Amino acid sequence: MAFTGAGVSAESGVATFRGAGGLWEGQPVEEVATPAAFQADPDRVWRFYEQRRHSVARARPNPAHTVLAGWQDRFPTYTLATQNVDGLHQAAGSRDVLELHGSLWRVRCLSCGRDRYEPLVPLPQLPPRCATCGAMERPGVVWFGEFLPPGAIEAAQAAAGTCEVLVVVGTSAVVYPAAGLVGIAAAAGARVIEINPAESALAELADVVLRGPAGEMLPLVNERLREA
Ligand code: BV8
Ligand code: ZN
Repeated sequence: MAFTGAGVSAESGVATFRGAGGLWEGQPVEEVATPAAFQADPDRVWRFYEQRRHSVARARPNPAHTVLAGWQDRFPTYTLATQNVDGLHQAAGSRDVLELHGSLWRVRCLSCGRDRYEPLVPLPQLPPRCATCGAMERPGVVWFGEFLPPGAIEAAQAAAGTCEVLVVVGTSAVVYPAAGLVGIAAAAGARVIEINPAESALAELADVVLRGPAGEMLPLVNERLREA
Protein backbone atom coordinates (compact mmCIF):
# COMPACT_ATOMS: atom_id res chain seq x y z
CA MET A 1 0.00 0.00 0.00
CA ALA A 2 1.13 3.55 -0.71
CA PHE A 3 -0.16 6.61 1.15
CA THR A 4 0.83 10.04 -0.17
CA GLY A 5 0.67 13.72 0.71
CA ALA A 6 1.63 17.00 -0.93
CA GLY A 7 5.35 16.13 -0.87
CA VAL A 8 4.96 13.57 -3.67
CA SER A 9 3.93 16.45 -5.99
CA ALA A 10 6.59 18.91 -4.76
CA GLU A 11 9.04 17.95 -7.54
CA SER A 12 6.25 18.56 -10.04
CA GLY A 13 6.30 22.17 -8.90
CA VAL A 14 3.07 22.00 -6.87
CA ALA A 15 3.26 23.90 -3.57
CA THR A 16 2.92 21.92 -0.34
CA PHE A 17 0.69 23.15 2.49
CA ARG A 18 2.98 23.52 5.45
CA GLY A 19 6.11 24.39 3.56
CA ALA A 20 6.89 27.77 2.03
CA GLY A 21 3.93 27.55 -0.37
CA GLY A 22 1.39 26.98 2.39
CA LEU A 23 -0.10 30.46 2.42
CA TRP A 24 -2.86 32.12 0.45
CA GLU A 25 -3.12 35.93 0.52
CA GLY A 26 -0.93 35.78 3.64
CA GLN A 27 -3.26 33.36 5.43
CA PRO A 28 -2.60 29.71 6.33
CA VAL A 29 -4.44 27.43 3.91
CA GLU A 30 -6.28 25.97 6.91
CA GLU A 31 -8.15 29.28 7.15
CA VAL A 32 -9.09 29.36 3.47
CA ALA A 33 -9.94 25.68 2.97
CA THR A 34 -12.94 25.67 5.33
CA PRO A 35 -16.74 25.79 4.96
CA ALA A 36 -16.80 29.00 7.04
CA ALA A 37 -14.36 30.77 4.72
CA PHE A 38 -16.41 29.67 1.71
CA GLN A 39 -19.64 30.81 3.37
CA ALA A 40 -18.09 34.18 4.20
CA ASP A 41 -16.50 34.84 0.83
CA PRO A 42 -17.05 32.23 -1.91
CA ASP A 43 -15.30 34.38 -4.53
CA ARG A 44 -12.09 34.53 -2.46
CA VAL A 45 -12.09 30.77 -1.85
CA TRP A 46 -12.82 30.12 -5.50
CA ARG A 47 -9.89 32.38 -6.48
CA PHE A 48 -7.68 30.17 -4.28
CA TYR A 49 -8.85 26.97 -6.00
CA GLU A 50 -8.76 28.51 -9.46
CA GLN A 51 -5.13 29.50 -8.84
CA ARG A 52 -4.30 25.94 -7.75
CA ARG A 53 -6.09 24.51 -10.81
CA HIS A 54 -3.93 26.80 -12.96
CA SER A 55 -0.70 25.74 -11.27
CA VAL A 56 -1.55 22.01 -11.34
CA ALA A 57 -2.69 22.21 -14.99
CA ARG A 58 0.92 23.21 -15.86
CA ALA A 59 2.41 20.47 -13.66
CA ARG A 60 3.49 17.05 -14.90
CA PRO A 61 3.79 13.85 -12.85
CA ASN A 62 7.34 13.34 -11.55
CA PRO A 63 9.25 10.02 -11.23
CA ALA A 64 7.68 9.43 -7.81
CA HIS A 65 4.17 9.33 -9.32
CA THR A 66 5.45 7.12 -12.13
CA VAL A 67 6.99 4.52 -9.81
CA LEU A 68 3.85 4.40 -7.65
CA ALA A 69 1.74 3.92 -10.79
CA GLY A 70 3.99 1.08 -11.99
CA TRP A 71 3.61 -0.83 -8.72
CA GLN A 72 -0.06 -1.39 -9.49
CA ASP A 73 1.00 -3.96 -12.12
CA ARG A 74 3.93 -5.29 -10.12
CA PHE A 75 2.08 -6.43 -7.02
CA PRO A 76 -1.02 -8.69 -6.94
CA THR A 77 -2.64 -6.59 -4.20
CA TYR A 78 -1.94 -2.88 -4.18
CA THR A 79 -3.78 0.19 -2.90
CA LEU A 80 -2.82 3.84 -3.43
CA ALA A 81 -4.50 6.33 -1.09
CA THR A 82 -3.72 10.03 -1.40
CA GLN A 83 -4.49 13.22 0.50
CA ASN A 84 -3.68 15.17 -2.66
CA VAL A 85 -6.36 16.77 -4.78
CA ASP A 86 -4.12 17.46 -7.81
CA GLY A 87 -4.90 14.35 -9.88
CA LEU A 88 -1.19 13.78 -10.68
CA HIS A 89 -1.31 10.11 -9.60
CA GLN A 90 -3.99 9.47 -12.23
CA ALA A 91 -2.03 11.52 -14.78
CA ALA A 92 0.92 9.15 -14.16
CA GLY A 93 -1.31 6.13 -14.88
CA SER A 94 -2.49 5.11 -11.40
CA ARG A 95 -5.95 3.53 -11.44
CA ASP A 96 -8.50 3.24 -8.60
CA VAL A 97 -6.79 5.99 -6.60
CA LEU A 98 -8.44 6.58 -3.21
CA GLU A 99 -8.72 10.41 -3.13
CA LEU A 100 -9.31 10.90 0.59
CA HIS A 101 -9.65 14.70 0.34
CA GLY A 102 -11.50 14.94 -2.98
CA SER A 103 -10.22 16.55 -6.18
CA LEU A 104 -9.46 19.99 -7.64
CA TRP A 105 -10.97 18.67 -10.86
CA ARG A 106 -14.46 18.06 -9.46
CA VAL A 107 -17.14 20.61 -8.52
CA ARG A 108 -20.40 20.04 -6.63
CA CYS A 109 -23.68 21.98 -6.68
CA LEU A 110 -24.57 23.57 -3.34
CA SER A 111 -28.25 23.09 -4.02
CA CYS A 112 -28.96 19.87 -5.92
CA GLY A 113 -25.66 18.21 -4.99
CA ARG A 114 -24.77 17.36 -8.60
CA ASP A 115 -21.09 16.39 -8.62
CA ARG A 116 -19.18 16.67 -11.90
CA TYR A 117 -15.71 16.53 -13.40
CA GLU A 118 -14.65 20.00 -14.57
CA PRO A 119 -11.18 20.07 -16.23
CA LEU A 120 -11.46 23.53 -17.84
CA VAL A 121 -8.74 26.07 -16.92
CA PRO A 122 -9.69 28.85 -16.57
CA LEU A 123 -13.24 28.09 -15.45
CA PRO A 124 -15.73 29.68 -17.88
CA GLN A 125 -17.24 31.57 -14.94
CA LEU A 126 -16.17 32.03 -11.32
CA PRO A 127 -17.88 30.76 -9.18
CA PRO A 128 -19.17 28.06 -11.55
CA ARG A 129 -22.89 27.47 -11.71
CA CYS A 130 -24.85 24.22 -11.92
CA ALA A 131 -26.20 23.53 -15.43
CA THR A 132 -29.14 21.66 -13.93
CA CYS A 133 -30.45 24.07 -11.31
CA GLY A 134 -28.37 27.23 -11.73
CA ALA A 135 -27.10 27.30 -8.12
CA MET A 136 -23.46 28.02 -7.24
CA GLU A 137 -21.03 25.07 -7.26
CA ARG A 138 -18.23 24.51 -4.71
CA PRO A 139 -14.82 22.88 -5.18
CA GLY A 140 -15.06 19.06 -4.96
CA VAL A 141 -12.56 18.89 -2.09
CA VAL A 142 -12.91 17.98 1.60
CA TRP A 143 -12.47 20.99 3.92
CA PHE A 144 -11.53 20.90 7.58
CA GLY A 145 -14.44 19.75 9.69
CA GLU A 146 -16.02 17.95 6.72
CA PHE A 147 -16.48 14.22 6.29
CA LEU A 148 -14.32 12.41 3.77
CA PRO A 149 -15.96 10.99 0.62
CA PRO A 150 -18.13 7.99 1.63
CA GLY A 151 -16.23 4.75 1.22
CA ALA A 152 -12.80 6.30 0.57
CA ILE A 153 -11.40 6.30 4.13
CA GLU A 154 -13.09 2.98 4.90
CA ALA A 155 -11.43 1.33 1.87
CA ALA A 156 -8.09 2.88 2.82
CA GLN A 157 -8.41 1.72 6.44
CA ALA A 158 -9.25 -1.82 5.31
CA ALA A 159 -6.19 -1.86 3.03
CA ALA A 160 -3.98 -0.43 5.79
CA GLY A 161 -5.18 -3.18 8.14
CA THR A 162 -4.21 -5.97 5.74
CA CYS A 163 -1.15 -4.68 3.82
CA GLU A 164 2.32 -6.20 4.37
CA VAL A 165 4.16 -2.98 3.55
CA LEU A 166 2.95 0.61 3.76
CA VAL A 167 5.05 3.21 1.92
CA VAL A 168 4.25 6.71 3.23
CA VAL A 169 5.40 9.44 0.84
CA GLY A 170 5.56 13.19 1.41
CA THR A 171 3.17 13.88 4.24
CA SER A 172 3.58 15.77 7.50
CA ALA A 173 1.01 13.28 8.85
CA VAL A 174 -0.92 15.82 10.94
CA VAL A 175 -4.33 15.63 9.26
CA TYR A 176 -6.81 13.00 10.46
CA PRO A 177 -8.41 10.57 9.79
CA ALA A 178 -6.00 10.18 6.82
CA ALA A 179 -2.85 10.17 8.94
CA GLY A 180 -4.43 7.48 11.13
CA LEU A 181 -3.83 4.99 8.30
CA VAL A 182 -0.19 4.67 9.38
CA GLY A 183 -1.08 3.66 12.94
CA ILE A 184 -3.58 1.12 11.61
CA ALA A 185 -0.96 -0.49 9.36
CA ALA A 186 1.70 -0.50 12.09
CA ALA A 187 -0.72 -2.03 14.61
CA ALA A 188 -1.62 -4.73 12.06
CA GLY A 189 2.06 -5.66 11.74
CA ALA A 190 2.87 -4.02 8.39
CA ARG A 191 6.38 -2.76 7.67
CA VAL A 192 6.15 1.04 7.45
CA ILE A 193 8.57 2.89 5.15
CA GLU A 194 8.56 6.69 5.18
CA ILE A 195 9.97 8.78 2.33
CA ASN A 196 10.38 12.42 3.34
CA PRO A 197 13.35 14.83 3.30
CA ALA A 198 12.23 16.20 6.67
CA GLU A 199 10.92 14.90 10.00
CA SER A 200 7.18 14.30 10.17
CA ALA A 201 4.70 13.34 12.86
CA LEU A 202 5.34 9.71 11.92
CA ALA A 203 8.63 9.65 13.85
CA GLU A 204 8.73 6.29 15.63
CA LEU A 205 5.88 4.71 13.58
CA ALA A 206 8.21 4.18 10.60
CA ASP A 207 10.42 1.08 10.58
CA VAL A 208 12.53 2.56 7.78
CA VAL A 209 12.98 6.24 6.89
CA LEU A 210 14.40 7.26 3.49
CA ARG A 211 15.40 10.85 4.27
CA GLY A 212 15.23 12.39 0.79
CA PRO A 213 12.98 13.64 -2.03
CA ALA A 214 10.44 11.15 -3.36
CA GLY A 215 11.40 11.80 -6.99
CA GLU A 216 14.87 10.41 -6.24
CA MET A 217 14.10 7.86 -3.52
CA LEU A 218 11.26 5.97 -5.21
CA PRO A 219 13.25 5.23 -8.40
CA LEU A 220 16.07 3.92 -6.18
CA VAL A 221 13.66 1.67 -4.28
CA ASN A 222 12.27 0.50 -7.62
CA GLU A 223 15.79 -0.39 -8.83
CA ARG A 224 16.33 -2.55 -5.74
CA LEU A 225 12.96 -4.21 -6.28
CA ARG A 226 13.97 -5.05 -9.84
CA GLU A 227 17.10 -6.76 -8.55
CA ALA A 228 15.11 -8.60 -5.88
C1 BV8 B 1 -12.88 15.19 9.68
C2 BV8 B 1 -8.24 19.45 1.08
C3 BV8 B 1 -14.80 14.25 10.71
C4 BV8 B 1 -8.54 20.73 0.47
C5 BV8 B 1 -7.44 19.23 3.33
C6 BV8 B 1 -10.55 20.14 15.82
C7 BV8 B 1 -11.72 20.63 15.26
C8 BV8 B 1 -12.24 20.11 14.06
C9 BV8 B 1 -11.57 19.07 13.41
C10 BV8 B 1 -10.42 18.61 13.99
C11 BV8 B 1 -9.90 19.11 15.18
N1 BV8 B 1 -8.77 18.44 15.47
C12 BV8 B 1 -8.53 17.52 14.51
C13 BV8 B 1 -9.54 17.61 13.62
C14 BV8 B 1 -9.72 16.82 12.45
C15 BV8 B 1 -9.13 17.58 11.27
C16 BV8 B 1 -7.62 17.59 11.42
O1 BV8 B 1 -7.00 16.56 11.30
N2 BV8 B 1 -7.02 18.78 11.68
C17 BV8 B 1 -5.58 18.84 11.86
C18 BV8 B 1 -5.02 20.04 11.10
C19 BV8 B 1 -5.29 18.91 13.36
N3 BV8 B 1 -9.51 16.80 10.13
C20 BV8 B 1 -10.64 17.12 9.47
O2 BV8 B 1 -11.32 18.11 9.69
C21 BV8 B 1 -11.05 16.11 8.41
N4 BV8 B 1 -12.43 15.78 8.59
O3 BV8 B 1 -12.20 14.97 10.65
O4 BV8 B 1 -14.21 14.84 9.57
C22 BV8 B 1 -15.54 15.35 11.36
C23 BV8 B 1 -16.66 15.86 10.71
C24 BV8 B 1 -17.37 16.89 11.33
C25 BV8 B 1 -16.94 17.41 12.57
C26 BV8 B 1 -15.80 16.91 13.19
C27 BV8 B 1 -15.08 15.87 12.59
C28 BV8 B 1 -10.88 16.69 7.02
C29 BV8 B 1 -9.41 16.83 6.70
C30 BV8 B 1 -9.26 17.24 5.24
C31 BV8 B 1 -8.93 18.70 5.18
N5 BV8 B 1 -8.64 19.06 3.79
N6 BV8 B 1 -7.25 19.66 2.09
C32 BV8 B 1 -7.35 21.26 -0.25
O5 BV8 B 1 -6.37 20.52 -0.47
O6 BV8 B 1 -7.40 22.44 -0.57
S1 BV8 B 1 -6.12 18.85 4.30
C33 BV8 B 1 -4.66 19.33 3.60
O7 BV8 B 1 -3.64 18.81 4.46
C34 BV8 B 1 -4.39 18.69 2.25
O8 BV8 B 1 -5.38 17.78 1.84
C35 BV8 B 1 -3.11 17.93 2.49
O9 BV8 B 1 -3.03 16.84 1.69
C36 BV8 B 1 -3.28 17.57 3.91
C37 BV8 B 1 -2.11 17.01 4.60
O10 BV8 B 1 -1.00 17.82 4.29
P1 BV8 B 1 0.25 17.07 3.60
O11 BV8 B 1 -0.22 16.38 2.36
O12 BV8 B 1 0.95 16.23 4.61
O13 BV8 B 1 1.16 18.28 3.14
P2 BV8 B 1 2.15 19.12 4.06
O14 BV8 B 1 2.48 20.38 3.32
O15 BV8 B 1 1.59 19.22 5.46
O16 BV8 B 1 3.46 18.22 4.18
C38 BV8 B 1 4.21 17.96 3.01
C39 BV8 B 1 5.29 16.98 3.41
O17 BV8 B 1 6.02 16.67 2.24
C40 BV8 B 1 6.26 17.54 4.42
O18 BV8 B 1 6.48 16.57 5.44
C41 BV8 B 1 7.56 17.75 3.61
O19 BV8 B 1 8.72 17.49 4.37
C42 BV8 B 1 7.40 16.68 2.56
N7 BV8 B 1 8.12 16.95 1.31
C43 BV8 B 1 8.47 18.15 0.77
N8 BV8 B 1 9.12 17.95 -0.42
C44 BV8 B 1 9.15 16.59 -0.60
C45 BV8 B 1 8.52 15.97 0.48
N9 BV8 B 1 8.39 14.63 0.58
C46 BV8 B 1 8.93 13.89 -0.42
N10 BV8 B 1 9.55 14.41 -1.49
C47 BV8 B 1 9.67 15.76 -1.62
N11 BV8 B 1 10.31 16.27 -2.70
ZN1 ZN C 1 -27.68 22.06 -9.03
